Amino acid sequence: SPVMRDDYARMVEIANEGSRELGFADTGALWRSGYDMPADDFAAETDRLWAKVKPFYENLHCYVRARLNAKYGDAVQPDHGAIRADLLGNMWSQQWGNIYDVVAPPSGGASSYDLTELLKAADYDATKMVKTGEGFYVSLGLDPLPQTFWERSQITRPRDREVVCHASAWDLDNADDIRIKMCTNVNGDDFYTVHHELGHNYYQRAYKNQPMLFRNGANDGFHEAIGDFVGLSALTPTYLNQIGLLKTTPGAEEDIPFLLKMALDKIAFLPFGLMVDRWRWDVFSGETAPAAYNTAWTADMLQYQGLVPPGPRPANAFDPGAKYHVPGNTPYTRYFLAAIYQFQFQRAACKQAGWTGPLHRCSVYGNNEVGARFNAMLQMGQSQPWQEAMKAFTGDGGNDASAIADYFAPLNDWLQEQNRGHQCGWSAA
Ligand code: X8Z
Ligand code: ZN
Repeated sequence: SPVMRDDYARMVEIANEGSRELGFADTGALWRSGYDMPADDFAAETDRLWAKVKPFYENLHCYVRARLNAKYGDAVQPDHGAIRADLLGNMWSQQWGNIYDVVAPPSGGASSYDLTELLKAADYDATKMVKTGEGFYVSLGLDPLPQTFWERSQITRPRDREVVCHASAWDLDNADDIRIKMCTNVNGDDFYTVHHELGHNYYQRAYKNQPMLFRNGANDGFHEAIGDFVGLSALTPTYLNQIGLLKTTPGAEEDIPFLLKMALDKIAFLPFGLMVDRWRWDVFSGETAPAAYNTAWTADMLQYQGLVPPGPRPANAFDPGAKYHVPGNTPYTRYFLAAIYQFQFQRAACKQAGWTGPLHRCSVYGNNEVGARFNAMLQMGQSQPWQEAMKAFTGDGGNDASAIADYFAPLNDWLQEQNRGHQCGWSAA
């Protein structure tokens, strides 16, 4: 989106002016200030978390690269160095689940089901997807959505006008007028996104009785993690079987295919979730000038994700402009945090439910005790430092990357096995 660059540079100036009037060095400093800790500590905290999960990402990167090399050959994708960003099945290379079929375990054991196909076979439409999402929250003991939600939400793409289709959730009156705005398609990705968006709405409604200033998420990562946590249960084969979508209950042979599919979305996302704001922090601070916007973006992609564009970028390229949150000026580190938090929530919830099996097979569907404790955290809103909200539901004192590590542990072992004899990693130079 080359035409956007100068407008974006101007927006950065205006946003910085406002941030300075509020006493911050720049907009990046303002954004880093929302975490109940000194802003410098927050940047270091995200570094610390990234260092913990980076070995997992490198193992996934290494495995996917080898499979892409096997499929496309050395001329397209070498078996060393960075991965070509256009081979990963997503316009921003932020989640790679769409190439599951390309990288599925080589020795048989391919996943026995595809959620998109199950939804289509069961004749789901957009409304049924949202009803199903609501059903999960209701199963936890939370109230059904109000009638106005169904009357006023945009659930499908209108046929008579252009709209922004990027999914969002809204709270119109700080009370009960909650809505989503999506162009829902019947596929596995949107099935998940429905649960994500409803998480925002359920959070909003739960904290509506707080004083005005506290009607918000404990931090913005919490807001993003609520629905993702619910989605972790809603994607399990056990749950899909309970609601009649999946006719079989897969056994242990399904663990690696399932975890690989999840990792292509959740683990692959981690460096992307970090790099968007690493790029913007430098833009807002002036470290990256407008003329260097695109080269800095490409350099951050290489450093954090180990990805390269398929060829040289044109001199006037402005690739970050294609990511909704960049022109929209929505902070992005929230999604990195949510990718960590949702597994902390899941580990705690499954423990509350008395689950002793592998974490990735756990579903808390229908568990009222978990629902009550979950809702208690939601109702706190922003009335306490986020660390207190975290403690209330999970007992954890802060950000803890060990939960995502627990969830993916069997896959990480498997990836290391697959990668044996390969030189993993890439050079960011
Ligand atoms: O923007 C979103 C949500 C709306 S809050 C659909 N997400 C990020 C993205 O699409 O880039 C969810 C995952 C990350
Ligand atoms: Zn969201």
